[in-house]
Amino acid sequence: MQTQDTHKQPENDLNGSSVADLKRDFLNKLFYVQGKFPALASLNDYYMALSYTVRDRLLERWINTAAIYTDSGARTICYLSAEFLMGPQLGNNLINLGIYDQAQQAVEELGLDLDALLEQEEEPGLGNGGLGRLAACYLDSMATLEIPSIGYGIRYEFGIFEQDIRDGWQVERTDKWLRFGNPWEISRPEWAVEVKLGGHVDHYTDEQGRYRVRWIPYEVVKGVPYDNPILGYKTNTANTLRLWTAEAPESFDFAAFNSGNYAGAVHKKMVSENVSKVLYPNDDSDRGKRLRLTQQIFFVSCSLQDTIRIMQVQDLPLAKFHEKFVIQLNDTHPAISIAELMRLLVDEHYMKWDQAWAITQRTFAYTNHTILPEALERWPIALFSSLLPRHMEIIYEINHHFIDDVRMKFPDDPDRIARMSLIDESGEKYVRMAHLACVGSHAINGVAALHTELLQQDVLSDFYALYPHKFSNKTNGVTPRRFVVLSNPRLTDLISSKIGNGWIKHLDELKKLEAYVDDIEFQQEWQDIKYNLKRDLANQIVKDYGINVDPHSLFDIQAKRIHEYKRQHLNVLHIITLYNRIKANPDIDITPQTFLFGGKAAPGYFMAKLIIKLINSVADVVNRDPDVRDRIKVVFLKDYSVKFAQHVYPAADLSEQISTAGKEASGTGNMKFAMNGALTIGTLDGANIEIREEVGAENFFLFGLTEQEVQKMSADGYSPIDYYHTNLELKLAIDRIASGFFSHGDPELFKPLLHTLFDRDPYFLFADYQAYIDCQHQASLVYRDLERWTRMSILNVARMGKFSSDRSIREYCEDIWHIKPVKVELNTSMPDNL
Ligand code: HBZ
Repeated sequence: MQTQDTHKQPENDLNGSSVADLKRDFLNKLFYVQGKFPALASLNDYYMALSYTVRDRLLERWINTAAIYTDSGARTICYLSAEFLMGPQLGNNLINLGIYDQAQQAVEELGLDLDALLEQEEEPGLGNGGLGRLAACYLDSMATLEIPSIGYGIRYEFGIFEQDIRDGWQVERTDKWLRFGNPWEISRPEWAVEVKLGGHVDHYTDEQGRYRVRWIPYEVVKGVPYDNPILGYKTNTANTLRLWTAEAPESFDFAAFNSGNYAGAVHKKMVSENVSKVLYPNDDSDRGKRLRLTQQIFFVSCSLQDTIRIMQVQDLPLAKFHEKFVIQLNDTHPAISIAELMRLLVDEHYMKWDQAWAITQRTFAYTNHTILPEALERWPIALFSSLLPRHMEIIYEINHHFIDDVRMKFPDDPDRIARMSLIDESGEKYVRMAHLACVGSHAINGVAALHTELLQQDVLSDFYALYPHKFSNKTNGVTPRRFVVLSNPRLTDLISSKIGNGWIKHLDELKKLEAYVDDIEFQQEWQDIKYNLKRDLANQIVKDYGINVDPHSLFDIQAKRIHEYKRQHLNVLHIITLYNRIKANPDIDITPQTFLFGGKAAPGYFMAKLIIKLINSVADVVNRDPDVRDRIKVVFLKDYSVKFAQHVYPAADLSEQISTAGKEASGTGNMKFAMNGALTIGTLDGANIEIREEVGAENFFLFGLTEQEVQKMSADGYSPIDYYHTNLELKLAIDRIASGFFSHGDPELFKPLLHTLFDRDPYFLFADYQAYIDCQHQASLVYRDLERWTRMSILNVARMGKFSSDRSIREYCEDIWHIKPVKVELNTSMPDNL
C-alpha cells in the first residue's frame, strides 16, 4: 500500500476531511450526482464520486481565494499559453489538500482501491511536451507560493493524440478525454465573449469629428470560459486555469433556417466549433495553418477581453492595466496579444496610441523556448491580413515606430533594419512573431543559461543589442509535488523520515540528505525502493507487451518527444553496438541493461516516425535473439503521457539527455528523472549543464561536443562519412541497419534515415558516437558497484533543489512580474445573507 503519511489533515475545513466525512460525501456523490447505487456503479462512477468529493473541498478554497483577490485588487500574473499539459488531477489535488491518506482509507473501507480510481482518470493532454508541461508546473508553483495568477488557454476537445504501435509504426487515435465528463471544470457561460475574424477595416470620422476605426468581420466566434481550480500545496490558495471553448454566437442562423437552408445554418455552427476542436500535434510550429492562427487569436482575444472585464468589475481605469496585470507569453503562440491589446485599447476604448503602447510594453513579457530556426513562428502576410486585417494594420504601425527607434540608435544600417523588422521581406512576406514579442514586451527570457546566452549572441542578438536590459535567464523547474510526492510516495516517505517534509515546499532542504550518503542502512533502503519501482514497471511491461525485463538490470530510459535533435537514434546506435559485440563474442561480460523508450512523433514528421519504427525493429531482433541471453532488452513504451511518465521517472537508473549541444533549450524531463534518483548521461546542452554543476561533475555522465565545437565543425565543414570509414564499430552498427538485418531483409526501409546521416548528419550523431559509446560503457561499469551508484543517486537527489519550479517562479516574480504573495484565509462559514 502506498501511503502519504507526510501530510497531515488541514484545519478549518467546511466539509471536514476525516475518513468518516469523506466516506459520507463519497456515497452522497455516488447517489446524488452520479445517480448510481453500488451494484450498478462503474469504476468511472466511483472515480467521479471521489472527484466531486474532493472538488467540494477545493471549491471552498477557490471561492475564498477569488473573494480575497477581488477585495484586495491584487496585482495578477496572467500566464498565456496555447498548451497546458496538466496530467491527471485527482491524485494531485489529494496531495495538495493534504487528504491523500484519509481518502485512501475511506475508499478502502468502502471496498475500493484508490490506485484503481486514480488510474481511471482520463488526463487532459492539452499540450505536446515540455512547453505545455512547464505551464502546468508553473501553475502549481504559483498557487503554492500564493501568487495571484490566472492561466489562460484553450479547452481543446481533442488533446494530444493517443499513440498506438502497429507493426512497429506509430498510429494516431483521437484523444476523447471529455467523453465521460470532466469533474474538475466549471463552465461560466455568463462570461462568454465574442471574437471577430476576417472581413475588412473602415477608417472614418464620427459625428463629433473624431477619427475612428471600425472592424467589420466576416464572422464572429463565441468563446465560453471553463474554469479549473489550481490548488497550491498546503495553502488555502486556489487559483484559476481558464480555458476557452469556441461556439457559434447563435446555435442557429435562423434567417438561413427559415429560408430553408438548414444545412447552411448548421454548417456555420460547425465551423465555429472547429476552432477549439483539436490541439495541433506538432512540437514545432504549424506554419501557414489558418486554423492554428485562428486558435491563437481566439484564446488571446477572449483572455484579454476577460482581463478588461475584471478591471471593470473592480472599478479600475484602463490606464492602470499594467499595474493590475502582467502577462507572460509562453512562447510566441500568444504573441498576437500585443496587437490585440493595442486594438482593444485604441479602437474599442479610444485610448491614444502612445499611452496604449506604453501600457502594452509594460504589461507583456516573453519566454522563448527554442532556437531551432524552423520552430520560429512566422505567418504569411496574405493569410495574416485576410484573417486579422486590423491586427495587420496595427503591426505595420508598431513596426513603423520601431524601425524609427532602430534607425535612431543605429543610423545608416539598413541591413540591421531588414533583419529586425517585424515583417520579413526577403522573399514572400511574413510577420515574425518573435520580433513582435520582443518589441512589445518589457522582458525577454530563455529557459536555461546556455539557451539565454545563445538567444543573446545569436537568434535575438540584434534585439539584445537594442534592448540589453530586457533580457534575463529563467532556468526552468518542475514541481516536486507531482513529480516526487505523488509519483514516488516510497521515496517521499524515506526522505521525509530522515529530514522531515519541509523539502516539499523548500526543495533546497534536500541538501540535508547528504548527511546520510554514507549510511549503509539508508543506502540499502534507497536501493530497495528503486528496485521495487523497477519491479513494478517490469510487471507492467510484461503485462502490456509480453516482454520480460529484469529489474536487476540497469534501467536506461529516454522518454520525450521523438525528434532528430534529441537523438533517440544515437541511443539505438549504442544498443546495436552492444548487440554486435555480443554477436561477435557471445560470452562477453556486459552489464545487463534494459533500454526503455517513450514518446510521440508529430504525425507529419516522417523521420521521427521512422525512428520509432527503428527502435521497435531493433527491439524485435535483440529481445528474441538467444545469443543475447536476456542481457539487453529494448522496449518502446507506447502512448507516453503525464500519467504514464509518473510511473516511468521513478523507475529509472539512467536518464538519457543526449541532444546535440545547443539544440535543447532546457529540457525538464532531465530534472524529473534526477529528482527520482536517476543519474544522467548527457551532453552539455540546455539545463543539463546546470544539473551537472549542481550535482557535481563526478555524479554525471558527460559526453560529446560542446555547442561551440558543434558550431566550429559546422563552419569548417563537417564530413560524417569520414567517421563511418574510420570507426569500425560505427560502421558495423550502420551496416547492420543498411543490410536490412532489422527489417526482414529489406535494405530500403531505413534508407531515408541513413541517407541523412551520411549526407549531412545535421545533429552530429557520427561525431558524438564514440564519446557516447565510451560514456555508456563507463556508466555500465559504475553500475556494477551498486554502493557507488547508490551514493551518486542520493547525491543527485540531494542537490536538485535548484530545479523546483518554485525557484523559477520566485525569479519571475522578483525580476519580471513584481508580484508578491497574497495570503488567503479560509472563512469557514457560509454567508447568512446575500
Ligand atoms: O520547451 C520545449 C523545449 O524543447 C524544451 O527544451 C524546454 O525544456 C521546454 C520548456 O521550456 N519546447 C516545446 O515543448 N515546444 C513545443 O511543445 C511546441 C509546441 C507547439 C509549437 C511549437 C513548440 O508550435
